[in-house]
Amino acid sequence: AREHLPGCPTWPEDFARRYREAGYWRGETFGQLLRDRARDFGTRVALVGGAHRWTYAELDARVDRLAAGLHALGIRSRDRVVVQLPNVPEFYEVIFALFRMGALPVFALPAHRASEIGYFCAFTEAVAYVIPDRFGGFDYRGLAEQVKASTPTLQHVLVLGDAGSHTALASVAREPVTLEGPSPSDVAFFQLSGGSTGVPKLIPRTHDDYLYSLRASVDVCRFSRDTVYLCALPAAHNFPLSSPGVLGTFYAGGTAVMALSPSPDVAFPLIERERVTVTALVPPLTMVWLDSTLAKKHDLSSLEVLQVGGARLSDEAAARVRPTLGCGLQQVFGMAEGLVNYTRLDDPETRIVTTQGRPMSDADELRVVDDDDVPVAPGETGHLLTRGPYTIRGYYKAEAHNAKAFTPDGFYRTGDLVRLTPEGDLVVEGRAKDQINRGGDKVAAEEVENHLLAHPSVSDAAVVAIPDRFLGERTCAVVIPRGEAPAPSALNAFLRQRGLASFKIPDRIEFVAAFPQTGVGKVSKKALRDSLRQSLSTPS
Ligand code: J2J
Repeated sequence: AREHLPGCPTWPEDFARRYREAGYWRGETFGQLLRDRARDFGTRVALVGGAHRWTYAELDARVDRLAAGLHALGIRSRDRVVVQLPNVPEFYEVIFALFRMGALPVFALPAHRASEIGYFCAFTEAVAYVIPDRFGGFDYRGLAEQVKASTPTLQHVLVLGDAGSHTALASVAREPVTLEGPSPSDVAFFQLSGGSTGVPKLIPRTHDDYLYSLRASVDVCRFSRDTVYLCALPAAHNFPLSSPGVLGTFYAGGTAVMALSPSPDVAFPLIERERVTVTALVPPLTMVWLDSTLAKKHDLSSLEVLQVGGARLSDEAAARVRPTLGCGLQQVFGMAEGLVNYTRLDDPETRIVTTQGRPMSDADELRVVDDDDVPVAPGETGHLLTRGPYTIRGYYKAEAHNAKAFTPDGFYRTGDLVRLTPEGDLVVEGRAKDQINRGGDKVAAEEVENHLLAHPSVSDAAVVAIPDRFLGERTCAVVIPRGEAPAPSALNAFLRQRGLASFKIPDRIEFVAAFPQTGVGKVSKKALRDSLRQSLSTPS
C-alpha cells in the first residue's frame, strides 16, 4: 500500500483489515463508480440542473475531458482544490474530475467568505479554487482576487460563467488522456467540520469509507434506479452529498435534480416537473415547506420521502409532515465526520416522529458515556462516542485537537448529548460542544469570539445560543466592552469586513460588565445562556 497523505490519521491496520474482510471496504473509487454507471446505465439521466440534462454517459465523458484539462493546467494527484459552487450540475463534473485524477476537493459552502476561504486555501496549500462568477448577489471573483493575493500556492482560479481576469471553467476541457487514478484507501476529499474551535477542522474521507457510507445509505433509504433526488440543501454539505444524497443517487443509478434554492417557489415546480421522489431539508426549511401555500398549487404527489436532519426536528413539526405534504418522513442524524443515523422507512410512525433513528451500519460502534467516559445506565442521557468503518480517526493536520476529539481507542467524541430508547433509537437531547446549531448551520463559538476580540472596543466576548422559534437556536454575542460600548451594528459590520460567513454574524449582541464563572474560573456558558433566556423573555 502506498503511504497515506501526510497529516491524515487513518484506521489501525487491524481495523482496516477487518473492514475489508467484512466487505465494508470493497476497493472501489469514485472515478471507477462513475465509469461503471456510465457502462450500465449510459443513456439514463444522471443529473438535471439549469439548462442541463446529462446522462450517465455524458457526465462520464465530461468528467474525462475536464480531468484532462485540469491535468494540462498542472493539477496533480493529491493537490488540494477548494471548490465553492452553488447547486449546479457542474459541481459534480468538477469533483468527479478531481476524484478521477486523485486531486482532493476541499468542500466550501457558498456562504463562506474571505476568512473561511483564505484559511482553507492556506491551510491545505490549495493550488486551485473553483467559483461561480456571481451567486446570491455576491461576486466571487473579487473574493478570489483577495484570497489569491494572500495564498502563494494558489495558481488557478476557475470560474463557472464570466471569468473576468481568471480562467473560465468552460475553457479547461481537453481531449481525454489516461490518468493514473487514486487507490481506494486514499483520501478522496476534505469535508468541513461544524467545529467548536477557533478555525474549522478538515475531515479527510477516503474512497473506501465514503463509498461504504453511500452503499449503506442507499440500502437503508431504498434508493434505486427509480429514485429522483432533489438536491435542495447546499450541494457540498455532507447530508445532500451522501445521506444518500446525490452521490448515493449516482450509486443507485437514479436521477439527481439540482435546485438553486430550497424555497418552495423554486423547489416545488421542480418536484412537479421532474417527478421527484425524495429530498432532504433542515428543520427550519421543513417548517417553511409545511407552511407554504404553494403546496396546494403544485403536484407534489411523486414525493415519497422527506428526509430531515442537521438539527433537532421538533416532534410537533415531525408529526405534520405526512398529513401536510403527503409523504413519509425520515429523520437523519448525521455528521461529516462519519456516523449517520436514520429512522427506517417502515418504522412505526411514533418512532419516526420522536427519534433520530439508529446507525446505518452494524459495524457502527456507539457509546453513551458520562463526563468521565464511563457508560451511563441504559436510557440515560450522555455523551455520544462513535467508531466505525466510515467514521474518521482524526482531522487533517490537527494532532493536538485530535488528542481531545478522539478517545485513545479511536472513538470520535461527537459532542452530542443523546439517549438510547429501549428499541435502540437515538434521541438527541442536547450538545456539550461549544457550538451553536443555527437551524443546521453550525457556528463554532470560539471562531466568532476570536474575531470579536480583534475589535479594539472588545475586552472579552462569549458567543452562546439563545432559543429561536424558527431556527431552533440563534447566536448571541455577549461582550465586555473596553471603555465605551460600540454599537452592535458596528461590531457586526466589523465581522463582515473581516470576511466571516454571514450565518456566523451574531443575531444579537449584549453588553455586560462581567461573565459568570465556573468553579475553576472559566466563563460559564451555561449560566450565560440561562441569564440571557431570562432577560430576553422578560420585556424591559
Ligand atoms: C439533532 N442534531 C443533529 C439531528 C445533525 C446527514 C444529516 C446531517 C448531517 C450534519 C450530516 C441532527 N438532530 N437530526 O453530515 O450526513 C447535529 C449534531 C451533529 C452535527 C453534525 C449528514 N443531525 N445534528 O448535520 O457535520 O450536533 O452534519 O453532531 O453539519 O449536527 O453536523 P454536520
